[in-house]
Amino acid sequence: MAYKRVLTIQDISCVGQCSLTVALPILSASGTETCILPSAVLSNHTAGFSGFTFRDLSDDFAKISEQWKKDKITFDAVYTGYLGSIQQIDSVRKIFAAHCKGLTIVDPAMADNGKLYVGFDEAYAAEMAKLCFEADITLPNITEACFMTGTEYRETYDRAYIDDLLQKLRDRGAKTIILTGVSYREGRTGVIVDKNGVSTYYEHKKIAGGCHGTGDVYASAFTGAVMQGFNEQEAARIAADYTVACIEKTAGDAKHWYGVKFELALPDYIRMLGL
Ligand code: PXL
Repeated sequence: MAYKRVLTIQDISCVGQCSLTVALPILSASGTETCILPSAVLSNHTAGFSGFTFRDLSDDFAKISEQWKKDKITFDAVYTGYLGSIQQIDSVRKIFAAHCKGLTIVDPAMADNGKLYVGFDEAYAAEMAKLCFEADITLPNITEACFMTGTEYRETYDRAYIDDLLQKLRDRGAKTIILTGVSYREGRTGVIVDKNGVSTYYEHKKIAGGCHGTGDVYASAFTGAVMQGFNEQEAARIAADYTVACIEKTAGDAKHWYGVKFELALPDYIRMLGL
């Protein structure tokens, strides 16, 4: 079994089962040493609570990196999620250059259901898109892919629309693309893995009623599987099966609208990884 070291850069939402409170346990469960760089601290995530506090930690990035340089600290991979500001996107580039020996994995974590998250604007989306195009692997959902390519978002679409979206991502420089939430028929959804111009599609069941935080669960589980040596197609399938299991553990509990009970399915994830 591989023992790799990953750095994940995303916010701490103290309540809400997203970003670091999801990434750290899932990556640890994958048998990967997980280092963190918090991008911001929020009382809770920005989707659905009455408000939120927000402390931007951008100013700490350079100081932390300088200290790491003194100890020659490096990572086998750096995986980023929700970032606090445009300024941080450039700081992330510097962290990649100074501390990443291997893969860069960027989840744009900026939009869903046709809309940007509260607090983000088109300028942020454009800058985040550039970071995604520089990364080895990027994991947009369809909304994010639309923002990244200036494509009109559609609720209903066909294969030609998705093929066009993938081509636009490739034309802009995207390397490996993991496009999530691609649904061609009722009750089913799936993920496309596009690498070197070749696409594969893994379709799985779709559970009614969208859940917050599933993008973060998916990207974390995918990264953990890649760190364990699975290829992108295998990792995409494992992450999808685990995310479905998390949603199944949560479905039917209306009080748990803010996230998924991903902890309850961690044993399944560990089994899928063969650990
Ligand atoms: O799950 C993505 C996410 C992460 N972090 C914060 C968020 C969201 C989604 O809304 O608000 C702070």
